[in-house]
Amino acid sequence: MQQFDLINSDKGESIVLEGGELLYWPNLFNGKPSFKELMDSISWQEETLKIYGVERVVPRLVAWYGDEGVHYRYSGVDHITTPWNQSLLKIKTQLEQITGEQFNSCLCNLYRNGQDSMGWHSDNEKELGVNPVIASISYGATRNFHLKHRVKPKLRHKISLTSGSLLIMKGQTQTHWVHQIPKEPKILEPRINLTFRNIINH
Ligand SMILES: O=C(O)CCC(=O)C(=O)O
Repeated sequence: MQQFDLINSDKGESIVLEGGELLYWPNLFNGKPSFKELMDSISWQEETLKIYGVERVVPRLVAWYGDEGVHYRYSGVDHITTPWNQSLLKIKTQLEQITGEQFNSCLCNLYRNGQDSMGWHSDNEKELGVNPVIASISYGATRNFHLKHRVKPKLRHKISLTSGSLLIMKGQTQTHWVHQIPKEPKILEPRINLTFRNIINH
């Protein structure tokens, strides 16, 4: 299959940002696997990070899966991957067929409700290489995904990430844009996000 071919055939949308590029399919991974299967098969952890010298509990649960030996350092912490489980491996295989890209790790995020969040950041660690392709799949509650240009903060974009959706960030998106999942206190249901990456130099 041609790279990103489904963009034409399955209600995919290409979003061109100034110095960035997104692809979005609202319901590509619906029902397979179920939310419960993912919830039960992922080994969720509470994480503590030191931010400006202060220890803080991360406002979501996380897990890292990937190929043997892959590790990823961010916010001063070395994250060692757990070997792929069957559910994640199936998703990874499907994702690689759709995108024509290879991924060797996945950050899993569990937002237990709308009080959980992820602050502004970009996935620009050197281990991801230049212009990384980041593939993000969502299950469960719909949450807003905000993007903001680094030097022109009035340039913003918002996507409602629905259950079963696939968002791909590519090109120079991580160089010029930051993104976040803001708190939405009215949301009571959980959401799982799987962010597939290819880590080099491991
Ligand atoms: O939960 C999401 O959709 C965002 C995840 C994210 O930004 C990340 O893993 O870097």
